[in-house]
Amino acid sequence: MGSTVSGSISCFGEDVPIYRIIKNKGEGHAEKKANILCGDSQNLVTMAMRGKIPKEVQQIFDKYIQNNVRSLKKPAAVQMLVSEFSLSEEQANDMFENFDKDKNGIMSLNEFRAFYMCAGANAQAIVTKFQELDADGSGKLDLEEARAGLQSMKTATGRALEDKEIDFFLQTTAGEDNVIDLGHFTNLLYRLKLYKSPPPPKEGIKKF
Ligand SMILES: [Ca+2]
Repeated sequence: MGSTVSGSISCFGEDVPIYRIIKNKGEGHAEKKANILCGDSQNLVTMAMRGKIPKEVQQIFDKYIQNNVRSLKKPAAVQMLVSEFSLSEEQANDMFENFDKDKNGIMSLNEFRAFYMCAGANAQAIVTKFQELDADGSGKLDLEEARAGLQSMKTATGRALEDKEIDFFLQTTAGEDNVIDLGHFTNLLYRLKLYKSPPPPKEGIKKF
C-alpha cells in the first residue's frame, strides 16, 4: 500500500504524500487528510501549538497581559506584534487573523507560540520578502505573484520546487479569495522550511 508515493511533505514529523493528494484532489478523503496533517494554514497553526512554551515566548507575552490573564484581546495582541516584531498595523492584523486559530478574537499563549515558531525573529525578513513579491503593492499576493515567489525559493534540501509542487503549495495556502496575505505567507515559508521531500517522479505516477 502506498508504495507508489515518492514525494511527501514532512510536517512536524508526519510525512504526508503529496502526489496522492494532488492525484485525488476532489475525491475528498485524501485531500481532507492532507489538510488535517499539513495542508491549510489553520491546521499548521494547530500543530505549531503543541509542546512546551519556550521561555522567551512567555516573557514577551507576559509584558502585554493584564490582571494575570494569560491571553491577549486583539488590540493588545496587535500592539504586541507591532512593538515587538516591527510590523505595521495591517501586517500585525493579518498575522493576528492567521494565528487566531479558534477565531475568538483573542490570542492565547499557544497561538502566540505558533506565531513565534513560524515567524518570530524572522518577521522582518518575511515582510521584506513578501513586499518584494507583491509586485503591484496591493498588500496581498495574488496567485501569479505567489507562483513567481515559489519559483525563486528552495526546499529545505536546497532544490527548486517543481511545477506540481508549486501548485500544491498554492492550493493549500491561498484563502478562499485566492489571495495570500502576510499571515498565509508566513505559513507557506514555514512549510517550505520543513519540506525535505525528494523531487517528484518525472512521470508514471501510478494509481492507488
Ligand atoms: Ca484565539
